[in-house]
Amino acid sequence: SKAPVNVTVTGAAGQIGYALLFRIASGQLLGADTPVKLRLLEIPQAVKAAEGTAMELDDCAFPLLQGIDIFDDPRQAFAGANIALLVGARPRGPGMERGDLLEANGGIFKPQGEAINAGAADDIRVLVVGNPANTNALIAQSHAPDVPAERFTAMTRLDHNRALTQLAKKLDVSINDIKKLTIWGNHSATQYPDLFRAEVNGANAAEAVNDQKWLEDDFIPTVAKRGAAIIDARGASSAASAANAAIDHVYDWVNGTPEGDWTSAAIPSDGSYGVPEGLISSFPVVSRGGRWEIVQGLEIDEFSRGRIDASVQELVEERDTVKKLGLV
Ligand code: NAX
Repeated sequence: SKAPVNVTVTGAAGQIGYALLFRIASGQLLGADTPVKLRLLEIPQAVKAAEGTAMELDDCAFPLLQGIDIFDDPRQAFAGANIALLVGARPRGPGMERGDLLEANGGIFKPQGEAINAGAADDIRVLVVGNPANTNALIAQSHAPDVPAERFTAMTRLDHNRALTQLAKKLDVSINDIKKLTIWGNHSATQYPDLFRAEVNGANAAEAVNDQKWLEDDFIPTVAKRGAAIIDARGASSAASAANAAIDHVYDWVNGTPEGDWTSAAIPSDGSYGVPEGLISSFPVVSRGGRWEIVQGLEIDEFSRGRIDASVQELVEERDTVKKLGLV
């Protein structure tokens, strides 16, 4: 039988953690034939709550779950990790500027990057969910010089999935009819969900929609501001859908994406599509042989160019801020 895979989850006692851990333990992260060991990282005040979640995991008697360990020390939590889901982050408090937020998160993602560098397994794959996800991933990566840079990624799969459903509803088609949708740029309000390269039953999606006003005034803002709409409706931020997207991202990274389609993930830029090298930006990606590859050779129309550049510019500014703070 297969050796268990060590999955480290930070922020394990939080709401995304609660939605995520049961799905990992049931086999949805890595597949139904892969046993897992969970390594949960929390801050000391939340360790007891994480222990409560671990009790419930025990009570599920998942056949694939071969152990749960709980830590408040990143060095221990990432020791031997094959997969790391960095969910815990510092939320924006009242009166906090973007620089303050980046600095506060630097205090979390720098030591976590160092701990990954020190003790994670050679095949470590990192997905950052905690916001500001792209730049948190950049901070962690820059403190893990011995880990290949491409192993650090940030999540835009929730945005991707949100965009799929908005388009499916607009055209009254099924999710399965839609291919090649892309989220470009930052996981923030500047992100660009791109229909111009997407296909609906083989036809161009933007042409099938044929409504630039809907695209600009409805589709793009609905996808980009969906997080706020969920908070408004639910009284709490997206949790199960975020966990679902994290599962999708890692499953595809490990197992590959289907032929004839692509997905979206924020991965280190190699300079493709004019995105400065090294920025962790969302691209159209496929997964082959356990690695993300940026889909090459797409023609970018003028409207899309402007939207992509604006979101990438925000990432450049975030990087410059954390550079000034000495965090990268
Ligand atoms: P919660 O506040 O419910 O949980 C966060 C947990 O992280 C808490 O239990 C906290 O104790 C823990 N934590 C804080 N600092 C830590 C540290 N240094 N080490 C380990 N654990 C630590 O937030 P939740 O709703 O679970 O959201 C988690 C993060 O996901 C937030 O940053 C949120 O903004 C982000 N999101 C990202 C999304 C994306 O698409 N990339 C979408 C959903 C979500 O908004």
